[in-house]
Amino acid sequence: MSRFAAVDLGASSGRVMVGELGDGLSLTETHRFANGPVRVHDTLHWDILGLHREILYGLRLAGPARSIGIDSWAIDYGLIDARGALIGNPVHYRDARTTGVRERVLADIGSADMYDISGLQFLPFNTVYQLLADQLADAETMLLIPDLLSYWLTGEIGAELTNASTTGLLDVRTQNWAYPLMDRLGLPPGLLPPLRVPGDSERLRPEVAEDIGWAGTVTAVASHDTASAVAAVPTTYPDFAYISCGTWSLAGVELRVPVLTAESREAGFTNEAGIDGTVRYLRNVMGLWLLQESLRAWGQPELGPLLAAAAQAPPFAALVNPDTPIFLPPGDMPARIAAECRRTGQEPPGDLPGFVRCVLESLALGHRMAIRQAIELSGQRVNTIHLVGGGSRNALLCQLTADACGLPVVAGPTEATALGNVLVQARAAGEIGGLPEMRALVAATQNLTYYEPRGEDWAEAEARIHR
Ligand code: ADP
Ligand code: LRH
Repeated sequence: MSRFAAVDLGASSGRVMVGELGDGLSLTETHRFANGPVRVHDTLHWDILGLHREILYGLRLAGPARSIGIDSWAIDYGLIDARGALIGNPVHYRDARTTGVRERVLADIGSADMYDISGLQFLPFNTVYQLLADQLADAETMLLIPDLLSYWLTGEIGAELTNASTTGLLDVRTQNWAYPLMDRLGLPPGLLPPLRVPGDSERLRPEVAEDIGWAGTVTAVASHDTASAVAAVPTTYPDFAYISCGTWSLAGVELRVPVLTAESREAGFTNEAGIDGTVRYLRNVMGLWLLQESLRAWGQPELGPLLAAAAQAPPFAALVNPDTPIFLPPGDMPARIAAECRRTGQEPPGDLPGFVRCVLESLALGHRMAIRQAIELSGQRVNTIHLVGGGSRNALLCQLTADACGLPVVAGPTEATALGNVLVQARAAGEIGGLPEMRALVAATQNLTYYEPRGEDWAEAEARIHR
């Protein structure tokens, strides 16, 4: 039996898990901790030192493992100076400092050129726009969040490839840093550390080993959480789409070659790097952030009863486009949903279950639009949607997604990201073969729930939000 420790940091919670591979594959949570934006004056930060402390605590609880893998949300970074010290506190991607930067860059470089270089969707907070809004004077190196945290554990710097592909600064064709683009943008090319690929490993620093009570190594995994989640999709067939559903819903298909057409660019699709040269062709849908922020505004009522009441609430009473930019920052989400309903000539929901129903139907519509467009733009055949992540525990959302997309949904595993993290480590240790074998093991060992579409026609619902 081999044990691997997975550190998985989502935007709403972080966890340290232990995966054990032997006859099967099991996953145990050793430590879970809250995560989220911390506002200081006008800036939204991550509590990066708090996360580091929780990781150390979780690794101590986990006990000795063959190696440690770290993944987190993408795009955000810390800057370190010439002495290796962190400059400032990493800023949250929902912060407003990038307002207008994307538009300026796209006007200067041209959106066709930008897309042709990186293949990345133009999210307003892509690393490239954040760097242009940042103070870089004393910065020697930019480290993406999992790379920063593993630097603190090992003392080694690098940029893991799957996460580097979310910066807007990686050449989608060569999978190397796009230095000419850095140059055109006036960004110092030396900021970008050497790339590393899943499987590379480094030893823990002695004082870290002392802190956690055991010595070991950190193995680079698919450090973008979505890449780890997609690696653990429990499929034994190639004709699938996926929705990695947590704070965000990342909805799309897996390809061998990127799609870089004007249609794809205009539809907001991204070509992020998966493991083994795969392309994660997907679109960001606003995700359960809409629900998380609503619950926060309501003082965190219990979710179970609310979902049960939402299941009984009248269908299609109010629908919003979940990707409306006003929903991106933190704040009073129900008020924004109500305002968006009014703006689009609809009566806002009258009670909490009505709001939850509106959020989940709107999100299912977001899933429908992204999956249908991914299929159309890529030509990929799809007969099943795998919905993984925390959202797979939401039966109403899974059923609505099956109905909206007109495809069966296989829900689970909830902790696909941590499983992908463990499996990439296990592969590096020679304990398992390639992607198909990893996925087959997840399919054979994890709890999955099946939802069949109930034959409803969601075309009218979609037309409503386009109007
Ligand atoms: P992230 O990795 O982005 O932090 P997760 O994959 O952990 O997100 O998913 C978190 C979301 O999962 C929560 O916002 C919540 O909506 C959903 N979720 C978690 N547990 C449950 C549950 N028991 N029932 C329904 N939904 C749940
Ligand atoms: C999901 C995720 C997503 C990114 C977003 C910033 O956690 O990594 O893939 O677009 O966070």
